[in-house]
Amino acid sequence: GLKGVVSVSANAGKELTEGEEPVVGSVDSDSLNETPTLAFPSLSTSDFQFNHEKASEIIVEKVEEFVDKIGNARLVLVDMTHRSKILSLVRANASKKNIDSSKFFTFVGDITQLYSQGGLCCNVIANAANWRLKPGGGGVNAAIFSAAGPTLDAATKEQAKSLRPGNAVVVPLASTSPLFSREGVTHVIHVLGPNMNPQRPNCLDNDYITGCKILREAYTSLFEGFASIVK
Ligand code: AR6
Repeated sequence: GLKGVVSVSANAGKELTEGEEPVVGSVDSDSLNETPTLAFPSLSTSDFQFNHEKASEIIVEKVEEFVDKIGNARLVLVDMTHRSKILSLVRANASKKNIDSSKFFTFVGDITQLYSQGGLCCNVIANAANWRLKPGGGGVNAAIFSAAGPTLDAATKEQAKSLRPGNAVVVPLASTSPLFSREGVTHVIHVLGPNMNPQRPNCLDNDYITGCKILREAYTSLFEGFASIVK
């Protein structure tokens, strides 16, 4: 039996008792019909070293602007850990505004396992991409390309070869991708945020006038891309 066995992947960290089935497999049709939901990471705030306070204000400003334009659809800011500084800052800033908490909230989890690990069904996820739209590297980009499998790279190339900072590209996922079959994700939106890391291309050298403008454009492109799928 499964007694005493701590299983891997979809049940990581959860002990299964005898008779209990591991929670794996595909998303049922009921959950696929649920409220359209975009899960997105905080753009530029890790590898790209963008200031967290400034980024949190821009996230809340852009969410406030779009949340009423997308009908019943939801926006969910995701990060890996409960200690995430950007999640706390965004929650603090959002609480001062009149934002419907059922249409915008934060969520702790791996963006590639929101349904299987967290029970949160998101039909669209955003990626903090690089300008070449290349798989690998680090951060959320590497996680999404790896979880989606090779079909994401091919589908991405059909839509665009590169991205300019502030821009986004919507990529439909093949139904054979594990992100689709396991997590219920039908689209990935790649977004390129502003870069403040001197080790990465197009570094803005601490120019936060330009940086904030590009970060606003990036969230606008992302939310407009999501709105185009929802409609
Ligand atoms: N699930 C949810 N959130 C995540 C995950 C994950 N699996 N992984 C990271 N985050 P980053 P950037 C959060 O560095 O700053 C890449 O190498 C992370 O904690 O992924 O825009 C690209 O190729 C942070 O809050 O993106 C680019 O070259 C957020 O995702 C460059 O990094 C963004 O962190 C982009 O840098």
